Amino acid sequence: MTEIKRQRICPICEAGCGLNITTDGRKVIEIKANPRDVFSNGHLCPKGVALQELDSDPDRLRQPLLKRNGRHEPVTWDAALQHISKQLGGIKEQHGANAVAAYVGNPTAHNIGLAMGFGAFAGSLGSSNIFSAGTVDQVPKQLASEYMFGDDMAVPVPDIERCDLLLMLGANPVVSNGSLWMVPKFRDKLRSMQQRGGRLVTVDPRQSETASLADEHHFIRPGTDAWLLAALINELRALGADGERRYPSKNSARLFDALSRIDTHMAAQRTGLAAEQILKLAERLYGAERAAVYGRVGTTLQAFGTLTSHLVEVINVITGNLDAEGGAMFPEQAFYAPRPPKTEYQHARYRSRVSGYAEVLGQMPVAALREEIETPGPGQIRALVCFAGNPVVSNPDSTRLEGALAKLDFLVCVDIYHNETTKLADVILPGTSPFEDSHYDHFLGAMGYRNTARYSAPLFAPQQPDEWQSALTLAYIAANDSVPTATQLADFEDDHVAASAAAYAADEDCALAGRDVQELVSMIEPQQGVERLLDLGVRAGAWGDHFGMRDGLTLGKMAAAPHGIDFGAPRPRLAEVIRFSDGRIDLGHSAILQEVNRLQAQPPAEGLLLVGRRNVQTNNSWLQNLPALNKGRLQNGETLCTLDIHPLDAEVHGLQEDNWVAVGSATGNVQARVRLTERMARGVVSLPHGFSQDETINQGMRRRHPGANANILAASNYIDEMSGTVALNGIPVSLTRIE
Ligand SMILES: Nc1nc2c(c(=O)[nH]1)N[C@H]1C(S)=C(S)[C@@H](COP(=O)(O)OP(=O)(O)OC[C@H]3O[C@@H](n4cnc5c(=O)[nH]c(N)nc54)[C@H](O)[C@@H]3O)O[C@H]1N2
Ligand SMILES: Nc1nc2c(c(=O)[nH]1)N[C@H]1C(S)=C(S)[C@@H](COP(=O)(O)OP(=O)(O)OC[C@H]3O[C@@H](n4cnc5c(=O)[nH]c(N)nc54)[C@H](O)[C@@H]3O)O[C@H]1N2
Ligand code: SF4
Ligand SMILES: [Mo]
Repeated sequence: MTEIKRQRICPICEAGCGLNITTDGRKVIEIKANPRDVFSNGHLCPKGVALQELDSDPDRLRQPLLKRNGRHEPVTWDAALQHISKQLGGIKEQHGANAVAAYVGNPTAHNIGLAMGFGAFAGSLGSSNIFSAGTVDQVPKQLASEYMFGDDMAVPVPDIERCDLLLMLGANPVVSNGSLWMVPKFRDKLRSMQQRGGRLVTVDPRQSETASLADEHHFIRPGTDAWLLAALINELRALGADGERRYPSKNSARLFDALSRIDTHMAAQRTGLAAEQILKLAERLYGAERAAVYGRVGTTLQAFGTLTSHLVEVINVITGNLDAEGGAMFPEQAFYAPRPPKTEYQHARYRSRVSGYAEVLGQMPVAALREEIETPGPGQIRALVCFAGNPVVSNPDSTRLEGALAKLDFLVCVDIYHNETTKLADVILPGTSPFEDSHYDHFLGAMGYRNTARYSAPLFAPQQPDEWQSALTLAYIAANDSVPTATQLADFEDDHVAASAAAYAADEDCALAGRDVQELVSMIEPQQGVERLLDLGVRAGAWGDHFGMRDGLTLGKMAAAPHGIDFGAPRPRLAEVIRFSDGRIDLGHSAILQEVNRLQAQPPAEGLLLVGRRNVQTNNSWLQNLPALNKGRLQNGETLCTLDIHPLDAEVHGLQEDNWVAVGSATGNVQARVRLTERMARGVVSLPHGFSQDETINQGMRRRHPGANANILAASNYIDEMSGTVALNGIPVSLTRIE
């Protein structure tokens, strides 16, 4: 035996845990936390340990699959690619570029090869039908930043290590490990905050695992956070909060004027909090030396998600906590992404064909996906290339979406499993094991609780094209309608790297502005792969060597530091963040004011409302095939996919623990087992997402743990109107006991 211990970052969630992995040849022997990792300091959850099973899972795809006569058969890469090239080329030629759509899923945020490759693919495709899991997730928060700071990547995060009061709405980091906030060991950080006298206040329709550790919890009626935040802003101002004067800001007066029509009693009625509680909370925020407000999935996956996200930051501004130590800060990451010139916000530059949904962050909202496939006419989507996504389970109106995807002329999936979506594909290209790719948090690194630079090289050499190569190959196919030879692909990569270097040289804010592109390219150290782009971005970044201009970071230096490099706590940097030409924070854009009006005009949602939740043992719709994450449940007949309901609501509906219930909504029906818990607000029920009852997928273990697909209940036109993001929380439902 020749066991070797090596370090690697877990690619599953935003905790970004550093792992110590013991290997013997191609075999993983053991996975443990890496206590020396400068960012995660020894954090680990069961999913990280289960990576070993993911690597060895016999159900994980390792060969391209081609559908013939309704069955998937293994084929060579060349055969699969030739087929893709022929089909996509034909559809584009006959129906135009927009007839081919692309969808990119959540794991891309944790996979730099896939993310950069997808960028190249979308660039070559030239279709305006680009979709992502973002519009069933974080886009409202990013759009709020676009309107407020002129940069959708400027997302402030709580400076938890120096904070005295954290107000958290619609997030459960004890389970999720943070979201648009890389915060491993959240529990420990919370405990330290509490030990130095700090307080956590949670607002959630459930008393979640995080809320249970909070100093104060408030149940809220789903979808009403904007009312609460508006009232808090009014109360804070009445107390004297005028932090906006400390910042270069604009349009505050008109925002405050619009919000002033929402009084605390109205907000109390809508939200279910008492007026005195709202006032007390405002006093706490006003009195706290260093406070931060943070909202996540519960506040973005709801109607008014963008307004809510905006108001969260308004509180951070008026309390003087934005960009201040212990408040909501803008972390920095080592990788610099070039930014095109810009002076104004960018949104709604084009619209979807059928319902006129506005473009957001260069994408179409997934709310539009099904109808764009189903509605005939010029521009109809006829083919889809889906990278690391499972829209049949993660997107709204699942039953009808599945029907629409089945009707496509051509579906390609790049994925590691046969699942509810990929089973419909004409071709599936396998991704690699997480141990066969490199890792760098190119996207989420800008939202870390601390500034660090960490890189993992592949643990094992892939036995197939890595995801950067496959995506780049698809990009070549999209651009040239033919499958590249090895030389052609290498040239294509060279061109892509040169174009990227040119974008850095053209970016006036970048340290490489004006540099000679050929010189930059010749100095990039890695010879091939996505590592070239990583070296480029890291050397252009805050700590980079700026290509020979100073002694600084390179990919090589990151690779030589397997526990990561620490650059300290976030520092105030607002001036660098704001991208408007006047350098000012926009507190009251007219689009935001319109939303305030729309909020007030909206009647309250009556009846029972459904919200989501997450479990430590699952990650969206995947990982459920791994035995380590299903321990015990199978034998005990347990399920994570219960309908949680308050006992008094259960009584009203004639339901008892373990009863089966049909949950119905405007779009469909699912069945789930009832779990009674006083941790639910009255009038609210909860189902996790990511489950399905599909018995035709080739995942043995997942098939044995069926669960209700919550998104059968979600309507694709129930959205946050500003961003087009689907409101997957706050869905009106009815319950019927199943005898
Ligand atoms: N009701 C409800 N619905 C929700 C949510 C909710 O809270 N409630 N949350 C939403 C959120 S926040 C998100 S992010 C979306 C997620 O939406 P999606 O991204 O569409 O769905 P995932 O379930 O994350 O599916 C990821 C897919 O990627 C594959 N995969 C995993 N790793 C890799 C890899 O390395 N390479 C490749 N090629 N494939 C890989 C998996 O097999 C799986 O098919 O779901 C959303 N849907
Ligand atoms: N174990 C595990 N970890 C994960 C994931 C996973 O599936 N499993 N998914 C990852 C992904 S893709 C993401 S985006 C993150 C998400 O991370 P989080 O944002 O922390 O997501 P959740 O754990 O779903 O917590 C959302 C909370 O919002 C509450 N909520 C619902 N509606 C409302 C509302 O109207 N108002 C308020 N105030 N609260 C509401 C819900 O009850 C729930 O407690 O987690 C990531 N981490
Ligand atoms: S918390 Fe778990 S899944 Fe998330 S990065 Fe850490 S080990 Fe991986
Ligand atoms: Mo997400």
